[in-house]
Amino acid sequence: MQVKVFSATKLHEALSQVRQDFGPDAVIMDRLEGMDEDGNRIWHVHAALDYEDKVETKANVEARPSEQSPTDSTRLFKASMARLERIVEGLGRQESSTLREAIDDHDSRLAFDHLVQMGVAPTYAFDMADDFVQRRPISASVLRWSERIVPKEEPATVLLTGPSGAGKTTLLAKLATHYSLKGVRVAVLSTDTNRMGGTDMLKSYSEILGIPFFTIRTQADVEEALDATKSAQLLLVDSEGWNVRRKSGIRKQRELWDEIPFTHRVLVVPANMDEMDGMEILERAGTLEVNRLAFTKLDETSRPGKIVNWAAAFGIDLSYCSFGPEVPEQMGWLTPQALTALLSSQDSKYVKEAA
Ligand SMILES: Nc1nc2c(ncn2[C@@H]2O[C@H](COP(=O)(O)OP(=O)(O)OP(=O)(O)O)[C@@H](O)[C@H]2O)c(=O)[nH]1
Ligand SMILES: [Mg+2]
Repeated sequence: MQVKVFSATKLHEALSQVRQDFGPDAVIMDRLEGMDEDGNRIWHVHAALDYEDKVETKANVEARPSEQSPTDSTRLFKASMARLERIVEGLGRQESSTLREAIDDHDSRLAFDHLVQMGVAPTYAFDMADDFVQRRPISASVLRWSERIVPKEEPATVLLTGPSGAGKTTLLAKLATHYSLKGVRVAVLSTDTNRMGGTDMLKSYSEILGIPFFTIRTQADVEEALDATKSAQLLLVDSEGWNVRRKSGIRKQRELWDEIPFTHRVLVVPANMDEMDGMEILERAGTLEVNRLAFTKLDETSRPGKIVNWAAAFGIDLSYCSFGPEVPEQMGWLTPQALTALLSSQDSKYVKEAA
C-alpha cells in the first residue's frame, strides 16, 4: 500500500490532487487542518492506494489469458469493474461528506446539498455554494464564460456540430430566427446532405425568414456559397450528427469544414444524456477544434448540474443553451445568472427551506 499526504490551502484542491495523482482507486484515510510556516490555513489529506492488490489483479489477468475461456475473462472483467465502481462510489461519498463538513454556514451546507442533488460534482458544488446561497451569480472559477456573439458589430461564422439528435438543427433554426428578427443579415448553410430530409427543415425556415440557404456537398459548393453570402453578418452552418464510436463520419465532414473560416465551432451536447456518455462526446470532439459548448434539452433532465462537470472537465467556453423544442423561444446564452437560475429552478429541500 502506498500512502501519501496531499496539501493545499483549500480542502477541495487537496482532494483533486489525490484524484489526479492516485486516480479513482485512492482511499482517503484522513484530513487535517493546520497552519503553514506563514500562519496560513492549510489542509492535509492522507490518501492511500491499494497498490499490491491492483498489481495482483492485473497479474491474475495477464498470467492466465490462454487458459481462460471468454466466460472466465468476462467474469474477471466484471468483477474488476464492480470493484472499481465500489471504490469510485466510496471515494465520491467520502469526498462529498468531507467537503460538506468543511462548510461552516448552515445555509451554504444546504446549498451544497442542493447542488450535489442537481448533479454538480461535490468539488464544484463546494466552490459554488456561497454564491448560490446569496443568490449571487455563480462565480465558479472552473467555468469559462464567453462574450456573446454580436454579428452586427463583428460578423460571425458559426458551425454547430455534435452527436445525432442533439438538437443542432433546432438550435440553428432558433438562432437564425432570433438574429433575423433583430435585423442581422443571416445566411444558412447545411452540410447535412447525406440523409433524406436532412436539410428540409432549415430550407423551410430560411424561406419563411427570407434568408439565403445553401446545401454543401463538395468543396466547390463551399466556394460558391461563401461567395453568395459575402454580405451576411451571421453565417450559420448546420452539420450531420455523428456517432461517437464511428470515426469515418466525422473525418469526412471535417474536409468540408476546413474550407470555411469559422469564428465559432460550437459543440452541441444534449443535457439529457448520461454524464459518462457526455464525457465521451467531449473527448471525441477534441479533434474537431471546437471552441464553444452549447447545451440543449435542459428541460429533459432532472440533473442539469452535470453541465457544470462537463464544462469544467473540458475547459471550453460556454455559449447557447436550449430548454425546449419551440422555435425561436426556449433558447438563451449561458451566463452566471442563467446558470444560477437553471440550478435553482428545480424543486428541492434547499429551495423549500430557503423559501
Ligand atoms: N425537449 C427538447 N427537445 C428538443 C430540444 N432541442 C431539440 N429538441 C428536439 O429533439 C429532436 C432532434 O432535434 P434536431 O434539431 O433534429 O437534432 P439534430 O442534432 O439536428 O439531429 P441530427 O441532424 O439527426 O443529428 C427534435 O424532435 C427536436 O424538436 C430541446 O432543447 N428540448
Ligand atoms: Mg440536424
